[in-house]
Amino acid sequence: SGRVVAVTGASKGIGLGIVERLVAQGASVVAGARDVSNVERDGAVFLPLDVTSEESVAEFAQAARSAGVDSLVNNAGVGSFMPVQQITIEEYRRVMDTNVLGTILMTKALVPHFQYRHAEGRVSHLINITSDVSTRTFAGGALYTASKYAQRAVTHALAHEGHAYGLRVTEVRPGMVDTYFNDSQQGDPEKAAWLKPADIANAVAYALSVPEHVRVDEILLHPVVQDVAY
Ligand code: NJP
Repeated sequence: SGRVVAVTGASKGIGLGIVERLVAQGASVVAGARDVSNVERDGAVFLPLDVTSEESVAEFAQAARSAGVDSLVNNAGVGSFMPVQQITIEEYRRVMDTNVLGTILMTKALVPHFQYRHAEGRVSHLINITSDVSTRTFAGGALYTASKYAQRAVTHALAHEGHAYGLRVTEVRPGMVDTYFNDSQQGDPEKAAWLKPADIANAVAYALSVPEHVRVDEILLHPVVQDVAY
């Protein structure tokens, strides 16, 4: 495809899986993470990006615009699990700044470009990787799920705002995925039956692939071994 997609949090885990899937189908990818020193893929350019910094976001967005970006995948995110009495202000800020403010800053930086594209008769796409816990919580999940409920709210507000300029907005909600999430190791035998980054990448590729008059609002996916019901 001739698509040009910007992906945040793209150096490993789900983000890198999305990059690999998109370049395999012929897209160009502008990929960002704080540390991109050890990652390279044909069809993708990896650039330093800290989604919590407006300055860093502005530089990344400029590169994405120059490449002719038509879609943004807000994937950068961090996990953090503890009972409420252990939440520090520093940890609150780290999680909320990355997962919520990061989504807002990155989107904000590309909305004028998406509006311009609409005026030119072209469709743009926003995909936010939230979580299966963007609508449910559990003991130890206050901070992380607060950030994901909030990121979902931002996603829904953007679906309304984007209506004026034809923006297609999709929330992709993974359950347990085998990545480096929350300081874990990808490939850990305990996570053998969990979702793989490629499974989430398939969902993203699907949302991007539908005909222009279709909007995929939400994709929720779990590994069979995860015991949840909605
Ligand atoms: O995590 P991981 P996942 N600015 O740790 C980058 C959600 N999710 O792939 O910046 C820019 O393997 C980081 O690179 P670096 C989750 O909430 C996951 O699992 O160099 N980038 C790396 O590339 C998140 O939204 C599970 O540290 C930043 C990437 O983000 C998304 O999936 C379940 C950054 C993280 O890779 C991807 O997480 C679920 C910043 N400030 C939702 N901070 C799951 N894994 O089970 C970090 O429900 N990154």
